[in-house]
Amino acid sequence: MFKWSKLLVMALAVSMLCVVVAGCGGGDEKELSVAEKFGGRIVGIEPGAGIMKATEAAITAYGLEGIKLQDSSSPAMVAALEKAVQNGEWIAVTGWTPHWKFAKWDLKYLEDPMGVFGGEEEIDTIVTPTLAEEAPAAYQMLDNFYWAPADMEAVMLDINVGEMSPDDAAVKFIAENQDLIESWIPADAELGKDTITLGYVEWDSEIASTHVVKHVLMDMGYNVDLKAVDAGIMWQGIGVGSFDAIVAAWLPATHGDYYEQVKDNVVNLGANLNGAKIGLVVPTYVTIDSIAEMAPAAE
Ligand code: PBE
Repeated sequence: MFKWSKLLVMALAVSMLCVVVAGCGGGDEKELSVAEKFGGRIVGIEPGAGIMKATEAAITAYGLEGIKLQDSSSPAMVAALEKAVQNGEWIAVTGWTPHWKFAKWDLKYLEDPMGVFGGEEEIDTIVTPTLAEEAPAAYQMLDNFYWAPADMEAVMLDINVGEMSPDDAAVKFIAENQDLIESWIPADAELGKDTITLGYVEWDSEIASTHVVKHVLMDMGYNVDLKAVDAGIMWQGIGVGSFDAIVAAWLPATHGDYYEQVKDNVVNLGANLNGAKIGLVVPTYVTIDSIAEMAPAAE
């Protein structure tokens, strides 16, 4: 009755499959290393970002053999994070605060015992030296511009989770925070020139801040020209006066090198936000807590 030969062929096929996937039975399966669990990569963002340089420094400092930093973009980094979380897979990304991703998914920073990513940062407003004379009201507004991480996050959430346009989200924020906005607008200063040019990089945090500032300046009576550029170009641009202002200077560490090159040619109006941070971010289900544990030496 039994077709023994067929059974034999099937048994053989199954055992061969086991060899191929190296998974069935046997006690000699190799456990994946931490680096392998992360797919041998840290998912990064645009090459010019300060966090990319800091991550390369971390790979060296912690001896993260078998891990490469992957260039990407802020939206592609978020897409990779979303996919990994949906599949319960390990992923490490270059992350920063303020950012809406912490509201959407359960994430944590990996500890950085060597302090490669620096400590708490501020985001500064930098203007070109002629702005105070050319557009006194804009200068004073930019000097007064200051908000909390929760404010920036609210705008980021409307854009990235609520799917509002950056302009609509900025207008909504202004409508809902009249007292705050009024505290930025000078009582009686000359507008001066018509158009204010703001340089920025399309990081989610800077899309939010720059659009809010754009709409406040527009409400004051200015035309506002936004220029989305790479980080290097943003810093070069403010250094040579191609932009009137940037509200995207992450200091002292993240943009420390860029700032060093232009600091004698610009005016730093100080923090527009305190409590910013950069680092490596993973889903909370990832069972390591520190960047040090990503190194083969730690296993
Ligand atoms: N970021 C967001 C930028 C600054 C703002 C952390 C991605 C950077 O790394 O340069």
